Amino acid sequence: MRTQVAIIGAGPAGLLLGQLLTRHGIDNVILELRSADYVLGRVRAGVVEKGTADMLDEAGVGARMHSEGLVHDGVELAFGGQRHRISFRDLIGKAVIVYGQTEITRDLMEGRAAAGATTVYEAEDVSLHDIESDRPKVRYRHKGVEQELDCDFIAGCDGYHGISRRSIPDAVLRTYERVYPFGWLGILVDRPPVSEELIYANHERGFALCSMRSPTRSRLYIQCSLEDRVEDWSDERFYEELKRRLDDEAARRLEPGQSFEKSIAPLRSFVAEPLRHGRLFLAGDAAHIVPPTGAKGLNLAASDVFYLWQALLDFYKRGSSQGIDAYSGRALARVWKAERFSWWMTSMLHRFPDSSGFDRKIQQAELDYLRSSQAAQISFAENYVGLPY
Ligand code: FAS
Ligand code: PHB
Repeated sequence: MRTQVAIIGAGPAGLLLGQLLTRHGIDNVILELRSADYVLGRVRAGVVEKGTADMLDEAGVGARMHSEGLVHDGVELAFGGQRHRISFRDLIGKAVIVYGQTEITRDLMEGRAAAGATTVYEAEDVSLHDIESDRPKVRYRHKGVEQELDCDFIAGCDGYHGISRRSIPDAVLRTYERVYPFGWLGILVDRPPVSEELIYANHERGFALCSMRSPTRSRLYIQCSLEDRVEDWSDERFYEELKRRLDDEAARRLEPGQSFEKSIAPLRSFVAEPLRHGRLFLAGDAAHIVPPTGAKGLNLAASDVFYLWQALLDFYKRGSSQGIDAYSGRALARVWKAERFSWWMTSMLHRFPDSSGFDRKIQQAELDYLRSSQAAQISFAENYVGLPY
């Protein structure tokens, strides 16, 4: 089989890139390790930056996001028993959309099926070959049959555990990492959100986040130990702990329910450089990971895809290699700013087990400065809604 761009991974990055390329007449095939149902079964992000929303519109799959997504003009920070709202709309005239990554993935899958583009699900043992030549190829096994896909370029959109980043020689690849000494225990529950907007809470017992998927479905998180297991946390224990970390009003409004999804996610900051080696490009979680505190993971995948889509358009439509040569530097410039913001929010809002008295005083000063300074709030707002591409 032959195509122009082989895309590894049918998560948001791979599906969004595939949709944009297809709409601009650039042939592409997606190879995905799992089944479509498995991909849809993963519960992940919830906040969509304006840039990501624009990309989904450009891909022709933004209609349901606009009709079902919730436009949020701000967020609330809870600390010291009080809640403090930061209004993106008042400060910088922008907003975000709350719309689950699962729904984005579903919209992208449906868009791809409607466009008649090829996705090979349950593609096993994917391996990349001749990526330093101008005729790279991808080998994989599907339904027990060995297959080979010739292409011009390979987009590695296969997430943190994928094969693409590992296909870049060790002598070329540089990685940067910070692992956090705690995780997030999250539940999905069909109960109304405690507040109209997200609440990020800093508490001496640990971080908490009250998010949502709709006016009737809440997405709730508490910081937990890396030794914790999901089975250690009954719904009752979860709600009891969450209430202790919220301000009184939010705790009163919290309506316990029976969770239908419960998981623990570890937190890390990670970046691989460069994002291009020969004819292989990395995009999304294959290239970088952020702690979910800043709601940047999904949105960084979208900005990587924007730069890569533009680069491939340059190559195929205008015969220029300028875009593909600049891709890694352009994408990394935005990635590192989002890494900084995600690290900063995580450092400000979580309880670090080994923190000293001085560390805790600095954290309180950070929160107090954000509460009292419009300049600090403008900086928070422009990073949270998404820096320009
Ligand atoms: P993905 O990991 O989504 O997709 C990669 C795809 O490649 C997967 O479908 C995988 O099956 C496939 N794949 C892997 N190896 C392969 C191989 N060898 N061959 C073929 N296919 C292969 N972000 C937020 O903004 N907010 C959050 O709250 C949030 N919560 C998260 C919770 C968890 C547990 C995780 C893991 C991530 C979370 N994220 C969150 C980040 C997440 O949303 C990612 O940023 C987003 O999924 C990135 O999309 P992709 O880059 O497409 O990677
Ligand atoms: C979510 O709704 O899952 C969510 C929202 C904001 C975050 C992280 C997760 O920072």
